[in-house]
Amino acid sequence: MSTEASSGNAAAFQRAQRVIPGGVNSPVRAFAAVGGTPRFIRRAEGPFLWDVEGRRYIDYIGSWGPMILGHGHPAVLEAVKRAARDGLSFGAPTEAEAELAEAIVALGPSVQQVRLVSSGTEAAMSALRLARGATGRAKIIKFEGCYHGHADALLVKAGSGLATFGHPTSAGVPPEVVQHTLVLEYNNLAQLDAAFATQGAEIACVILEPIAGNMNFVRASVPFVTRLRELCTRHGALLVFDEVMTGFRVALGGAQSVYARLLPGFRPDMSVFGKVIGGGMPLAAFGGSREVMAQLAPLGPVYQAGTLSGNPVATACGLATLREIVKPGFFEALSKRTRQLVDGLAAAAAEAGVPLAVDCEGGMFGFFFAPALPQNYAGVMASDKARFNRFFHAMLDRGVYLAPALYEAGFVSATHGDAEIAATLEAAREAARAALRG
Ligand code: HOZ
Repeated sequence: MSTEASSGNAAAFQRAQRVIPGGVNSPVRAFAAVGGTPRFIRRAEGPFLWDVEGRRYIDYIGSWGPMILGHGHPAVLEAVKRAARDGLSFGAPTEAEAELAEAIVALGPSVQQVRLVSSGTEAAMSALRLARGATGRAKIIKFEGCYHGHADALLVKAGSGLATFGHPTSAGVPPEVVQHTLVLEYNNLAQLDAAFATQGAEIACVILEPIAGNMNFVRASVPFVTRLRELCTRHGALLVFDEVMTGFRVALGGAQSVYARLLPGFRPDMSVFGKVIGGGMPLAAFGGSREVMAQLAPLGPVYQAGTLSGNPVATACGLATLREIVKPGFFEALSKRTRQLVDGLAAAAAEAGVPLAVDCEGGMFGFFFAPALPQNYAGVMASDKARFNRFFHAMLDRGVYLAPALYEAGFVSATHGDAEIAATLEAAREAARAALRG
């Protein structure tokens, strides 16, 4: 008798595994960290996903961040349909690309020009090349647990999917390729001081996720950001904020605007964006001052290109999304909703007598089965993984779709209303009672 499932998620997974490595096109989707069968999704609407078995889930992944308006927002769908009718790809410039670039530039003083690309990986990789080209230096600093896509030079002690598989650094990245990558502990001022004291004149840039979303949700401390800014300025290195997750998600102006509220006048030298600016289509961007961006081809000597860069359908989708999130009150409502969620999760855990530390900013959140919020990757790794995994499955069984690994942030959309938050918290109370005690 065949042991193969004939339908549903298990069958879909078996089928996919025959022709796709691990059955998935991005590792974290395989549920390797939490065990069990990944849900194969058939459709989505508002805050909900439906799997191939017809089960409905409240979605707190939101395609890992882009779906800030919820799934299938009518204005976004209309813009995509209209753009698709006009042509799927031209390989030539369009007015809409300038309009999207204007919308990105309008939202922060640090970005005077942007280049559009197709993925966060491509944006971070290009920003790195540009930083090296603009400074004429080779070394870069990144932080343990920060993920900046999978370009070789950045794939060292990264979080996200790599953490899931216990290989913080990928195979296939020769030591010579990462010899210029210095990896320091997140939020560690002493290590930062030491690196600049010994190698400051060789450092092209420091890249970080200002609120790290690839080791769950860990904020850079204000003293850390202050010191980063001082050291980069003093030594002529560029400070690169990777805002692929946080851009247009934690606030309209991204994490840099959150830090600028606390540190008046603060700005990074370059920024990397993705996710929300594509509204669910493959689109990302990197930007900075006019002077730095002028180093890019065709103006300058740093080469960077892409057949699908500024793709008209992706651009229309991103523009339609940004038009919605700039509306008055959007972020206030989203932040309130997200705060309601994390406070409710903390209360549910407290009722079950389990320590849970929570945090959120705008529409992005994290929670740790730990007595206090971690400050770095080691702290994240010390949180209770077994408890997270039990809670994850208990929530999934109750129709709540959280990220299938404790190393990932969560996302709330504008369509998560009172009813969805209440249902999630009811599930959390039950899950905490059933799966967390002991
Ligand atoms: N790198 C993403 C999580 N931080 C996963 C993307 C995906 O699987 O879609």
